[in-house]
Amino acid sequence: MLSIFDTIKDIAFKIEYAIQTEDLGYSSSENSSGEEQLKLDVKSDLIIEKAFSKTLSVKSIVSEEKEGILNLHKNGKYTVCYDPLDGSSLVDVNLSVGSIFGIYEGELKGENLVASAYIVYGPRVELVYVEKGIRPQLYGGNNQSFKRLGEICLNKKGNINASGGTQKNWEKDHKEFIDSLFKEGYRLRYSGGMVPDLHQILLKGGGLFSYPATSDRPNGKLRQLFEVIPFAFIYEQAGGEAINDKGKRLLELVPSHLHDTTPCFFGSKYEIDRLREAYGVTK
Ligand code: P6P
Repeated sequence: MLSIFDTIKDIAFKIEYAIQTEDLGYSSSENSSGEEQLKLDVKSDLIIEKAFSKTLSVKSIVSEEKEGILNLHKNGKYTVCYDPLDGSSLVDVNLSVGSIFGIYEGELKGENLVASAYIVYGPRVELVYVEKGIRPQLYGGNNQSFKRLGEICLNKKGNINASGGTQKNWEKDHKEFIDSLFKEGYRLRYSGGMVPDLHQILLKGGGLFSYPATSDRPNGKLRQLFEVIPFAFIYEQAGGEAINDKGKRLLELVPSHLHDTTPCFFGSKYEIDRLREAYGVTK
């Protein structure tokens, strides 16, 4: 596992350099979700594929930017599912973006996730890594190396409300719930980048990130294997919770297809309990 973590640290500085230097235009291709790819999406994906091709413990990789599974080392133990540059369309307005990694052993489903990590490319490069049994570990990047800054622990209740999705397409109950948090004094903190938005809640001690089912996206927008399950692990290990609109733990999800999405809610215990009440679901 250490070699995977070391590989992710190496990837961080290579993608940071690409963000600083690469052309911000669109490539002529689409990803497996039919979204137009930026040249940076393709470049970041290539950086990650090359890096893991030298990591013998990685049996295969699955990228949000590509259709299937890429087999790398037949004696490898882990499959790494990743979003190479989440929120990449925010780079051209100079907002923070990130890379997300889920490390699975065996069948690709929530309960087989053994570690996860994400990189935030912002004013500074930061990295969060977690395995079973430890709190998420925060690292700060500088001069091509990372220094451990501490561990992440969520409070029981926070005051940040990161409410995703197009509001006019929210269901009535969801809108009433989100509005009730604002009436309670919660602050809207939403950039449209999943990684910085979830990172902010983790580092500011708590709150709620929501990307619900909407009329235009009834199965949500965020991908289970590459985005949702890795962050669910980080939130639970930080003392928070992560559920879907049926009240099911996101770590219990079993995707039917590699690119399945899901409605998802990540947060401190108080906010997730309030969401359960609003959605009429029990723990
Ligand atoms: P919306 C970025 O495109 C992304 O996949 C996530 O990083 C982010 O949380 C979400 O989409 C934002 O979606 O519909 O709120 O703009």
